[in-house]
Amino acid sequence: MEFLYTHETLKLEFPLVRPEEAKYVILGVPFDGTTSYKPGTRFGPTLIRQATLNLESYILDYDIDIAELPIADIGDIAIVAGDPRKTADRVRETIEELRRVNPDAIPILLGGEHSQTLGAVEALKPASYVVFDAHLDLRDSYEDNPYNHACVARRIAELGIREALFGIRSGTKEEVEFAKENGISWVHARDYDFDSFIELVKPLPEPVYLSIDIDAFDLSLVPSTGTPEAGGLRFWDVIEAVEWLVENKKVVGVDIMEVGGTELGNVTALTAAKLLFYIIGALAR
Ligand SMILES: [Mn+2]
Repeated sequence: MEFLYTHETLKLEFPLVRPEEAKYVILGVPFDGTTSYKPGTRFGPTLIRQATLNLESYILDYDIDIAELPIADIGDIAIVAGDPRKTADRVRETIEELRRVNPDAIPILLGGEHSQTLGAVEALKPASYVVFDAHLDLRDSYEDNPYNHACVARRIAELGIREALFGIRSGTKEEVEFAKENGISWVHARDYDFDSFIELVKPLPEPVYLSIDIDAFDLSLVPSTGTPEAGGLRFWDVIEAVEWLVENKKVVGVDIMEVGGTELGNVTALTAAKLLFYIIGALAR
């Protein structure tokens, strides 16, 4: 099938299937229109796909070869430069289009700014939003734009979706108050452990959307991201949480956002590519 807003790009090198037959559908969102500090997330989708070339598709600890799974890659969204809302509309419409032909497919977004998660959530209408992020992203508006990346968790909360945030180490007093008033629970990166994840996620209603802002990880793993923050999570801590989540909750969509840089094979893209393989492997287990 053809999608209205996607265009051809570098694809995963696996034997890919058509979106109609896929269980996992990769979609790139190369948007960095509101990045505040370190631009380059527009290259995220391409950098992640390119970094996968370096990885074995066989996942040792799962005994799964993800190259044998029904994966489609529908390319990248044709973005509307400088307009996060219009670009997110295209993300939403593309996922709606996909769901019409294949309602069971799990879209996996590669970004690109975190602002674009809103479009996926609008299309998939999850009951809960589980996110790994350095930042609360609960601002009402940032740089005069309510669709700025720093506002995405707020916009999603306003849809009546329950939220749990992990790896947080940056936010404003107002954001913390908004979280408290609206029953949004979050765990500081310093306090994060597996038990804290289970405690907050277990009671959440299904289905769940999982968003991983790459800046949740420790800076050493992800130096090239839009708003880097020291003091983040370890790789296996996040994988362990992902494994529990996909095993215990119905997950309808996933994203890996804010991957930046310009250099092929950069550390951030390698972290994101490994994460992508583990997410697909965990979903298929
Ligand atoms: Mn974020």
